[in-house]
Amino acid sequence: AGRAKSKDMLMDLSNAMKALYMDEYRVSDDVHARREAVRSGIEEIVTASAAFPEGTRVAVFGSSANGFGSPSSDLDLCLQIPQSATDFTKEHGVSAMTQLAEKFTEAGMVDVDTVRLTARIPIVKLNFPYDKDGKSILVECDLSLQNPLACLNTALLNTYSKISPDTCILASIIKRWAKMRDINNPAMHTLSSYGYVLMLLFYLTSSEPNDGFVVDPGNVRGKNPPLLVNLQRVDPSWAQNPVGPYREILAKPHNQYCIHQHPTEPIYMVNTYFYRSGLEILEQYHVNRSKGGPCLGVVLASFFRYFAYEFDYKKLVVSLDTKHGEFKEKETKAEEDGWSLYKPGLAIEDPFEHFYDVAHVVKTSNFHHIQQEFALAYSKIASATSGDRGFVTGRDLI
Ligand code: 3AT
Ligand code: MG
Repeated sequence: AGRAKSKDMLMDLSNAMKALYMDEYRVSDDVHARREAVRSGIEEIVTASAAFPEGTRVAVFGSSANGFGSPSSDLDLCLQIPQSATDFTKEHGVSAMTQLAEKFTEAGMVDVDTVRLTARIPIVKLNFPYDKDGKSILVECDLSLQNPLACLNTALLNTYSKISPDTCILASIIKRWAKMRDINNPAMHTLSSYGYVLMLLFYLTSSEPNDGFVVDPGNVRGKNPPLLVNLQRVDPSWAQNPVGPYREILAKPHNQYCIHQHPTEPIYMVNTYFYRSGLEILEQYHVNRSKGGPCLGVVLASFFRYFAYEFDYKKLVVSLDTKHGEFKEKETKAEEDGWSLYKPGLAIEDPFEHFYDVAHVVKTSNFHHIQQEFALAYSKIASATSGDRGFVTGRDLI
């Protein structure tokens, strides 16, 4: 009887998660239109300024475009300098952005901030006053210089969000939880939203939780098809055989992308392959997988439990660059990347820039704290579903 009750509670939790998502995370057409108006308003000011090469565009990336945002997400924008402007260096970019900041202030933008112009990727922050029904709403924007990989990883995340509504719900709840628990602030040496989303994608593409929240090692790694397909591992010919079982490739097709942030910086190559055609087949796969699989509440609880107690942080890297059922070890990775040392704590490999640790900003003491927060979140769900208190809402988690 206890087990049946706990199952009911987990279904309640799943429903509460869906309701919270529908209430707070669905982005309306109005908000989309507002964001587009802000983007083009900023692009107009950029185009009017003679400081940038002709053809410079402003593109949206991050949670406003990756499908894991909410109506209140900030607007991450980047200046795309045309490839042909080979003599436009990073120094030119910074000086052009300094002039641009003045233009922004003249045009009525609020709190234009140039403090982060000295960062690896120079950024100007501003609030754009958007007029809605006679009232001015301030839209918070980060405008960065030339950020091609961010646009690519946004496209990758956006494809995940399109093929799997469950992933959107889980990511929104986890991001909300991390913000409320104050462990989502890279400036304070905790983990970025991007980092939490990558942990979730890693978990969903490699694990199979069961009803008891336990990730059963005998039954899991590689035996059952993943809850979420790894888009960088889907066999490109799968779309031609939609009824067949999920097919994973052994080696990624080479789709090399040459990156240089600025002509004066070294050029490097990354493989940007991911499966992006035949998305209907992937959607169908996830509808079926979700019907036959564990409910959302179980997946959320298992996710927390996994990163509280089961993941071997000392030995392993959170990496999407593995076959289903396999892991990447820090030692092997260090050899591949030419990195000599990995921190003992959390390491997250960027899906494209394999040599880049998305968690590098996280201090060791904060890592321990984050791990405790995973454990606390898990124990809240576990005790609510086994005790007398019963009903858990998405809000109770935090
Ligand atoms: P919020 O909803 O704003 O909290 P977000 O999805 O906008 O979440 P971030 O603010 O963490 O996420 O980052 C914005 C985008 O910048 C997401 C990703 O495309 C890029 N990005 C962030 N951190 C990194 C990183 N360490 N390496 C590469 N790209 C990154
Ligand atoms: Mg953002």
